[in-house]
Amino acid sequence: MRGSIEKTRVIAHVDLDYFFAQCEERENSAYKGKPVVVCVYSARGGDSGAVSTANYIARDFNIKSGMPIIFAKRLLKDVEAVFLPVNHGLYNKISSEIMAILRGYTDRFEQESIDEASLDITEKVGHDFNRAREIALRIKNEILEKEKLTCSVGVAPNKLVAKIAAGFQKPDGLTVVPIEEVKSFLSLLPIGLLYGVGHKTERIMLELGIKNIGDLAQHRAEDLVRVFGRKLGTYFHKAANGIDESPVQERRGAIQISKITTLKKDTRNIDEIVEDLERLCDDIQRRILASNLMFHSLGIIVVAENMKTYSKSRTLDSYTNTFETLKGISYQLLTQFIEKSQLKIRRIGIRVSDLTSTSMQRTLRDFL
Ligand code: DCP
Ligand code: CA
Ligand code: CA
Repeated sequence: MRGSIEKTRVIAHVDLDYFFAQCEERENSAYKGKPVVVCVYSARGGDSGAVSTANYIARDFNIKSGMPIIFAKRLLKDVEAVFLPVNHGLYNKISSEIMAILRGYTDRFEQESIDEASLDITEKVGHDFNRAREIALRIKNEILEKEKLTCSVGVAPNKLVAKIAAGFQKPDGLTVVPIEEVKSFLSLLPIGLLYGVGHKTERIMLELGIKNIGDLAQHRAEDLVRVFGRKLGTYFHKAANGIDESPVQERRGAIQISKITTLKKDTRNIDEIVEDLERLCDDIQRRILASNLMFHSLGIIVVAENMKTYSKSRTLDSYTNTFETLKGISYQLLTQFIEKSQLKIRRIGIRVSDLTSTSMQRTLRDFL
């Protein structure tokens, strides 16, 4: 045992509390003490759209992320509540400042979404979880003093358990799970808290008599592989036993989303392309919204009549996910191409990159 303690990694996972709503509270003291609901209003107008997040006062009224705004208004009809549209510019700015603070604590840093990051502090604390607790408190204090925001921190031997620990006592929480306590910490938690267990998997697990992570840990890997397939079965077995070897590593611009289409006929008349362009923008926007993403760079891909491919891109001042930006900038880039080149266009595509997540950026693939 001694050997494993000496070798253990120490990972801190930091997640801001009710992030978008807390940013809004910070900017306007009149909101303090009231339910605050941040909303993504849809283009249809009125109250159509969904709740992005809400402060904990609103959560006491059962307000949840993703709920239709109309439901939320109904739940809060008897109290003085604050409903606000999302202000991504503000959240991005605050997020960057917080990430800069966190980077100051370690070279081994991984931002996992707009409001969370993992820090490998193994060397800084010499494998010592007591020292890690002190670092975590310093992080919480620094964010509170400099940014006037609370966060929750989990400290554990790996990213998987650190993230679960960060969510264990929210808001303003700190949960330290040293290596020898990992299994007992996980054992009583409901199975739904394990990353990768969605509603469907949860139902299958409940049918198998698996209620909490401890029940899952008791199942043999072979049996889980039989039910869930090799990759997922192996992952569940390891995860339930608190095993996650994935390193904390910087991830930048690794992912991009693109879509390309062939025009009905080769042309260099922008009016004949604009409809396809809009359809591409619509498709891309649907995909980024569905994945809770925002983009920082946007480009067009042009395949000309000579079958050569050209691309042009632009980096924006801040992250966004709006249709107007997609359309406006791709239209400008396309106009520039047509002005410069004599060639007719055969295929046109759009690519967004340097993506960030409004929620959790890790995908299950990271663990498999
Ligand atoms: N978000 C969103 N839609 C979702 C989930 C999240 O728009 N379905 C946005 C709003 C959140 C932010 O992402 O403020 C971070 O998401 P979290 O899941 O970390 O949730 P919160 O920070 O709001 O709350 P918590 O205190 O539970 O972390
Ligand atoms: Ca959060
Ligand atoms: Ca988060």
